[in-house]
Amino acid sequence: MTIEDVRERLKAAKRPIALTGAGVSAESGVPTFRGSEGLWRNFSPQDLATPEAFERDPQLVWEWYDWRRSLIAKISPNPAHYALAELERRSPEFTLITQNVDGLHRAAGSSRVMEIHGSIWTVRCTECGNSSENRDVPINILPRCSCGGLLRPGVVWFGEPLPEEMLYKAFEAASSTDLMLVIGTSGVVQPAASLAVRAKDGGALVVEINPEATPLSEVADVSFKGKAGEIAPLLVG
Ligand code: BJW
Ligand code: ZN
Repeated sequence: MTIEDVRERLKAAKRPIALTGAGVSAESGVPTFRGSEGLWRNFSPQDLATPEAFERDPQLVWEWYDWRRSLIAKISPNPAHYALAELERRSPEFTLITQNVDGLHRAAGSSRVMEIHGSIWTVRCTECGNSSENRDVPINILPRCSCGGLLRPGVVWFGEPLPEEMLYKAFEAASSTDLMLVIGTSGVVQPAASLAVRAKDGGALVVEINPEATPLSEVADVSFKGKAGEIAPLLVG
């Protein structure tokens, strides 16, 4: 199946959806999680994105998030983000499910975005549970809630449940889609990766964009081995 074939299928699709991961923001300059550029001061994200790491050393975890927030605040969406925003304008039923916490899809103009792993621009109180937006760069390390409780990043760490209702809606969208784009994800983190399997099981055409093969390449009907910023605009254009 060629790029032109998929472009035509996408035009005809009734309920297209996309699942994106860190690779969609790579060309904007956001480091991905897996692979050598995922390292920060010799810590791998797998060691820092856990509730245990935060309990052990909240200062270290907040320093990592502060570093990432500073980096993301300076950069802009790339042509892949803009192509997906264009797809939303064109297809009223389009749903964008992202594992990314960077906010770049919204910055590109997408409004129907399910951020299933949360947002790096929100904080949540570890005592009272209150969530709020916080765009301070830099952020005061060890920020406090008005109740006095320690604030944590408003993201989903390993071993934590995803927002229940959003996840339900994401699986519903995956069950009823006729075409799913899977862009820039290693496909190893659950339950996000299962969304592609659900779409495939429901009869959708599954189209992957990734320079590398992933476990989801086996699930996809076609894998375009290239960069999101180069391929996505060709599919939407
Ligand atoms: C390009 C590119 C370019 C490069 N263009 N592409 C079933 C089986 C096994 C394990 C589990 C399971 N179910 C649950 C688990 C455990 C765990 C899990 O999945 N572990 C696996 C790693 C083994 N899952 C969880 O713990 C989840 N919680 C859960 O299931 O809870 C259940 C529960 C229920 C009730 C009560 C309690 C619990 C939570 C997962 C949370 C993941 N969190 C993180 C951090 C978010 C916050 C933050 O950003 O700091 O989310 S981890 C990290 O991985 C982040 C990402 O969203 C996520 C996925 O990574 P992604 O996006 O795929 O990035 P990479 O780096 O892996 O890949 C980038 C890709 O881009 C590569 O393929 C490149 O080739 C490609 N690329 N340049 C296109 N230019
Ligand atoms: Zn509080």
